[in-house]
Amino acid sequence: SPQPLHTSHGVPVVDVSGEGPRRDPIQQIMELMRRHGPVLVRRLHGRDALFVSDPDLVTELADETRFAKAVGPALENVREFAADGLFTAYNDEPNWAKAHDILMPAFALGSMRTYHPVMVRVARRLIDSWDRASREHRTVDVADDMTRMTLDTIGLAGFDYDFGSFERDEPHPFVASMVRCLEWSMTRLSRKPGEDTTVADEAFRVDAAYLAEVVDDVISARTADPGQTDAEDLLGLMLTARHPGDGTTLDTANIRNQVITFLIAGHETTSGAMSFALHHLVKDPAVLQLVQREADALWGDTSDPEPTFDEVGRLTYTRQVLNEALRLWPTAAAFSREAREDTLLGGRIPVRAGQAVTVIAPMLHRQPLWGDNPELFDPSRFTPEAEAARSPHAFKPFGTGERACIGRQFALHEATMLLAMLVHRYRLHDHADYRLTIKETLTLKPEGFTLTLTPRTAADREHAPLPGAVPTAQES
Ligand code: FDE
Repeated sequence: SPQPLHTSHGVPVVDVSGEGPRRDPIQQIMELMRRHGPVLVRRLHGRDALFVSDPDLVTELADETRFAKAVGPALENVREFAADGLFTAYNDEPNWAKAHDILMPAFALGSMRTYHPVMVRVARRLIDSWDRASREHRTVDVADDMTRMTLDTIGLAGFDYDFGSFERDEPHPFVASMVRCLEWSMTRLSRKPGEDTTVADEAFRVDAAYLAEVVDDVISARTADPGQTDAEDLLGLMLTARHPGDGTTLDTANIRNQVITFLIAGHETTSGAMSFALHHLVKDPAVLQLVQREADALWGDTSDPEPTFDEVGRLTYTRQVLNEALRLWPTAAAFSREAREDTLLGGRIPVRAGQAVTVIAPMLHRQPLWGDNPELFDPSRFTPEAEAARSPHAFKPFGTGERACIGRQFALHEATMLLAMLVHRYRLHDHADYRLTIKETLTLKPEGFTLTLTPRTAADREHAPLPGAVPTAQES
């Protein structure tokens, strides 16, 4: 295993070039940090990058007067297909502030009321599909189904466009192309100088062109329908809303970039978060019982509850479960910051103006301030009291500052509601004694995680299984 070459200003410099290409750069940095501590320089084919998970240093990096979002090397690659969309825009690119100002109202907490009925509708599609799997004694692939659900949700809620993912045996081809584009963005980072990448680059261009084609279809489906042009969803705002400052609207090229951005950002990360939450629930019967109790208290034995917007706000323990899943596995695991001026990080590490520093959230979320057993899944870390006692910079699954995640409330509302509906309806059987392996495609997801399902009965709801009890699979 790679030893530090030397230290520079007290920071270990670790050369990983000899390890060969890896498809799990985040897990590789997590290993390095476990061995060498929460600040290090990774050297790869002669390129150095500074990574940080120390909470004091992250607190400094969050100071907007000294640092700003960096479009680091990974996002530079994503820019090849998302250009100046919100996620990949440079801070000083005029279209960032313009689109941010126009689209912010669509993500205010109040706007979630508008999306709620669509979220319920798509949750029903997932439940129909899981009911069928349960009747036919088939396994379900959790990450694939969560991705179907989140893609249909952002498509319908944002753009009134139906990907119809549950009517397909394979995921919508948009998903496969998008995943390959994200993988290309990631593996491009570890290329050796001079490596021949013509084939990979050509395949990428085909996929990127297909994404653009789907997006043009989404946009023209709207513009072709005159009755729809004043809809107040994301696409409606993009097409018609005028900037409060200068009265102009977003231009066509930028709208295309925003639609790609929202389709990608709006579903990959959320489906991963749901999948990790379900993984931890099946491994932890005591916690599963508590989320089931919360759902049972709301919906009792109603076989088909119609969750209301306000009920989702009352699912506080379910929300804690999601936060705890995002602590262990923040699905957008890294974000970068750049110094506004030459500075010393932590009073000792020189960082030049414009130099990027990357925060590794899963390791920030395992630092000693999280207690003696940070690997333990424990949603009580997110009671309001525990949160109030902790620095706001200890938990960063949504990034930081003015470039933090705009879709946070959207993702949490969608995921909290669905998680509660699933645990209310099904017994979740870990039929394969699943061992967590994580697939990286810039975002993180459990790989090969399957479950079998049986319906919960009134008796199950009255006597939720005792912690540690092994569920049996013979109910009708
Ligand atoms: C954003 C975001 C972020 C930051 C990044 C940086 O800094 O670079 C993060 C970290 C995130 N995000 C995360 C997440 C998680 C989850 C679950 C999510 N996310 C979800 C979602 C949904 C939606 C719709 C979204 N999301 C969206 C978004 C956007 C648009 C952005 C950009 C913003 C600005 O302005 O920049 C983000 N997100 Fe997220």
